[in-house]
This record gives sequence, structure tokens and C-alpha cells, in this order.
Amino acid sequence: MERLAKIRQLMTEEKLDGLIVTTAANRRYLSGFTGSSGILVISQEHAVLLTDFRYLDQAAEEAKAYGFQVKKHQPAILETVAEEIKAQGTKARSKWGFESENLVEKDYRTLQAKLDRGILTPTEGLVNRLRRIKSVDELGSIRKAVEITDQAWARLQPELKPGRTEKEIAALFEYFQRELGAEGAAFPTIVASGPRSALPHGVPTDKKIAAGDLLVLDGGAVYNGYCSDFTRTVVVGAAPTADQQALYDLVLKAQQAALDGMRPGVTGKDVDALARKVIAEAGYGERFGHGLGHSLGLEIHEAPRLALTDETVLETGVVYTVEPGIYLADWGGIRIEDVVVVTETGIEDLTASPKTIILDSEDRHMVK
Ligand SMILES: [Mn+2]
Repeated sequence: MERLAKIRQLMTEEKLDGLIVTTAANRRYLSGFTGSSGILVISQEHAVLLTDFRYLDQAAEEAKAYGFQVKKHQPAILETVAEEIKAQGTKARSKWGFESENLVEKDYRTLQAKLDRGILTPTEGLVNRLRRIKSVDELGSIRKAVEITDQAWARLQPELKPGRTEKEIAALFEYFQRELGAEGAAFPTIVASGPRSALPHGVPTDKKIAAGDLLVLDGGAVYNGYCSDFTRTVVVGAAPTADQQALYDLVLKAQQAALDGMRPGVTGKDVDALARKVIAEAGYGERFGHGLGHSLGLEIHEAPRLALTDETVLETGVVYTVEPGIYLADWGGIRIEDVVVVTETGIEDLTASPKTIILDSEDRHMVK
């Protein structure tokens, strides 16, 4: 009920008589409903979740504690949304907010044509404002997702051997996450080896991993609907070369500079600059072509970000990834990514996996 009260408060501030929620993560956040399809229609007096036959029982059970009444929609869901808006009995020319990042133009037109009394009004990031600061329960789910990913990485290390393909490694990682209790992968796992590791989002291929290859793995788990996000870079089947080690140390130093500077009050832009400065001063500024990090939760990428243009001030309870990288075409790339939560005095790093370019198994091999 608490979330419903808060969104109603925001609706009042935005002078909206009602709100139509079509985004899956926002639907889940406000109503508790975990199914894949449905629309919320909310006014000050009513809160209704429209879904279809497949989900009626589940939705009623899940949405009850959140203060939503569940109704079945007609085959054309927008038809029912229009009827529901009518049924909620708001005044003529009432303003109904819709999620402008999500409702496509065709549906906007269809719905507006069906409303005789309401005017569709674009909103942006309204529910996201509530989602930014994570509750204790939400943090618990994120912690668990991060822990699953850490454990999957530990389990994967002995499997990282020359001759295996990137696709095999990605599949094993996702399998281990599932085995450890994940509902699924937060996004398709990135595995890029050798020169391909210079592709920041390298889709796994049939390429076999060669001894001495850099391997970047970027993956995450979903637990209780909440995501983790994780990147480590290692050298497979050989000791790292001096160049590989030096670049790794540079990326690690950049990440550490950002982690050390994160605390409430600084902006996302400031934090991005802390990491970027380290990389730029070493002459690789142009090779770090993406933002430093992003928030996450029910979705893998959420606002705010740690990026050149993000002026959002860090607040206690906001979760961020911190993931600097350097990418050199034809040579390879290195990225290191942790998930952290902002605390009153700084951050807590939720990711526990060691940060070393040397694989566990190679380590044992090399001390002999
Ligand atoms: Mn990420």
C-alpha cells in the first residue's frame, strides 16, 4: 500500500487525475504482480490491475497486499483500459498520465480516441523516481543476485580452458547461475576472448579460446525479480603478459578511484570523472568510450547513471555498477565491474569475487 500512496502523491504533484502504467518493471513494482502482461489504471480512489485469463488467480494473490484490485481485460486490452478510466469516474477533461518512454504512438492514438472525458498526458520516469532508492527487501534480493553471480564465477573458473568456445562458456555461466537459484540471466551473457574482448558488448561466438587470450565475461543473475551485473577479465591458459597486466592494473586503479570517491552528495558525473581521469592520464581516455556505471534493480539498466552528463546526486540506498574499461582494437579489452550500494559514509561493495587477471586454476599452476 505504501508504494501506491507514494505514486498517488507524485500524481498530485504532477497534477494528474490518473496514471496508466504499461512498463513491466513499474507494473511489478507498484502492484507486486510478477506476470508478463497487464496494465495498471490508477486514480486517487481506485487502483486496478488489468490482466488476462492466464494470470487472474496469481495476480489477485500478488496484488492484494499492494492495494490493487484485479480485473480481466477484453481481447483488446486498450478497450478495457478506456472502460476502466470511465468506470473510475474522474471528471471531464481529466488528465491521465501515460508512460511516454513505453506506450507506443499507435497505442497512444488508439487509447486517446476511446477516451471521451480523459486527456492522455505524457509522463517521464515517474515510477522510476520511487524505484531509485532501494528498500531493505529490495537490497536483500540484489545482494542475493550478486552472490549467485559471484558463486557462478567461482564455479566457472576451472572450466575456462583453451579450446572451449565462447558460447560454451556463456552457457555454463548461465547454467551455474540457475543451479545456484537464479530465475534466469539478467541479460544474455557476454563472453569475448582474444582480440574480440575489445568489443565492449561482444556476443559469444563459436571462437575457441586460445592460450594467452584475454577473456571478458559480463553477466548477471535475476533473483526475486532483481538483477546483478558483473564483469571480470582474465587471461586463460597462460600467465598474463606485461602489457595485459599493466592495462589490467590501470583499469583496476580507475575503478578503485571511483569506489573511493563515492558517497552521498557527489554527482554521477563527479564519480565518472574520477575513473576517467586515471585512464586519460595514462593516455587511454579515448579507449574508455562508455559511461562508468548505471543503477539497476528490477531492470538491468536503471537511472541514475555514473556518466559524463549525469548530474544526479548520489543518495544512500541507491545501487550502482562501477565498470571502467579499456578497449584496444586488434589487441583486446579489459573491464572490471562491481555492484555497490551507497551508504551514509561511502559505499558498500556487494561484489565479492577477487579482482585479478590470473585465474584460480592458473594461479595454482604457476606457483608450482
Ligand atoms: Mn553493467
